[in-house]
Amino acid sequence: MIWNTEYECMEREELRKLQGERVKNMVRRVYDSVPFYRKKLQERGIEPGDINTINDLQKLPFTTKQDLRDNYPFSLFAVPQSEVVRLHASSGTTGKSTVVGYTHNDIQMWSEVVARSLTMAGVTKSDIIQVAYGYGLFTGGLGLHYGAEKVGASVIPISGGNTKKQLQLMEDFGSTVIACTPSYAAHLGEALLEEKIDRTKLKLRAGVFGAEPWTEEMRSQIEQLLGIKAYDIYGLSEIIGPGVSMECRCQNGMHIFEDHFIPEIIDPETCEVLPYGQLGELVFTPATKEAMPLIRYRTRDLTRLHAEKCDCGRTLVRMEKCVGRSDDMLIIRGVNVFPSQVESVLLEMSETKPHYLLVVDRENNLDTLEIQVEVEEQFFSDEVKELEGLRHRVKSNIASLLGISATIRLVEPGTIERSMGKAQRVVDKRKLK
Ligand code: DLL
Repeated sequence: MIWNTEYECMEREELRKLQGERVKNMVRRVYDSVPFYRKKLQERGIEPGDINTINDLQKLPFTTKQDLRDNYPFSLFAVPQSEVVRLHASSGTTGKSTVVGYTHNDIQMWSEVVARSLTMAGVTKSDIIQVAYGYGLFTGGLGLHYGAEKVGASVIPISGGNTKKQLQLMEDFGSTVIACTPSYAAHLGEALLEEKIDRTKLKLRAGVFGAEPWTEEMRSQIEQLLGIKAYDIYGLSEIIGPGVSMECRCQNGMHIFEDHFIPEIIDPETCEVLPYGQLGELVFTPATKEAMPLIRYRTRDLTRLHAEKCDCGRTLVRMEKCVGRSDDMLIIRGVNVFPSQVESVLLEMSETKPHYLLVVDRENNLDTLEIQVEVEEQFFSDEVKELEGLRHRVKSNIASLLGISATIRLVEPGTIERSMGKAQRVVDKRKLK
């Protein structure tokens, strides 16, 4: 168990002091070693000596994904290449990938925050953890791997995909914990039923799921399918990878490891900093990173922060499940729609499965939305009337909760393409026109 009580239960004033020290040192470091930041700070007339406490953070400029692309591949590194021991990259949907680097100390820190995350889910050295996130340039596989080793658990580095093998090892090796994306967890759960594997033969008890947004409804479905308790883990490669925040047993939001990653919530339009409790864009300053520290990195993820002490004893701020990303938000006939809202509506209905796709298009200058969703097999053998009834119910629930009218296409189980990593939930054909 890795529970860093000193930092995780620190009084807020003391923590803010620590954060101030760390930001101050980091700003000095990037000013001296990253020309991009030196120029940016000089343009704003900021000297490292102007940053002394955490309250000064707001004086500093933001960093965006575009800045990372403009400095591709290594220009944001604050250490010589000889100090960099690992590189990761995220592919993204457009343009060049974003590259991140780690020093030896960065890898140690990352392992510690992932170990602290796993401890929140009750993982100990007695556990056998199946890491089914992709290994490679994506941070999921290796991130969870090193953290699990630090806890002392037995790691099965199976990576993503190869579903039959996943189930076989789960049974033969007696995996107690599975780590993968929530959409792949749902797929594994269904495969378990299909393969007629007796769940009582499995020792699985917990899942550590993240890397994509998922709803409470999806959590219940996965928990039922796999017979486990499902925990949410959040992170992004630009900040470190998985292990930026994680749910504890209270499951009352994800605790951010604020001793390393300093969070802020801003209004994405005005960039004004918002108080705790308000919905906005999450911004992080990873103040202790050596290879690639960033100043006020805009994540595009939308959520709220809460600072009240948690029943688990931790004082670390909690972030709510992400509503979505500001760049994932669809505007359909003027209405703002997040895929996660559609997911909530679909999965509240017991007849539908956690596999769906939103297809957005434009006909005669009017936006159209088609929602494809898989439904239980029995509906396709039942009378047509039943299927029609269900289609109407889905349509009217979507209309009343989201305020938009959508075409609903109920499809047979297995129709929607499965992803071994992050699921693709939206096809926006308007972008191609
Ligand atoms: O997805 C790191 C990760 C790996 C996190 C494994 C958790 C588990 P990226 O590929 O850089 O890094 O993608 C980061 O994924 O900005 C969010 O939009 C989304 N995301 C990550 N975790 C969650 C989560 C990894 N728990 C982007 N809930 C982030 C919602 C998440 N969205």
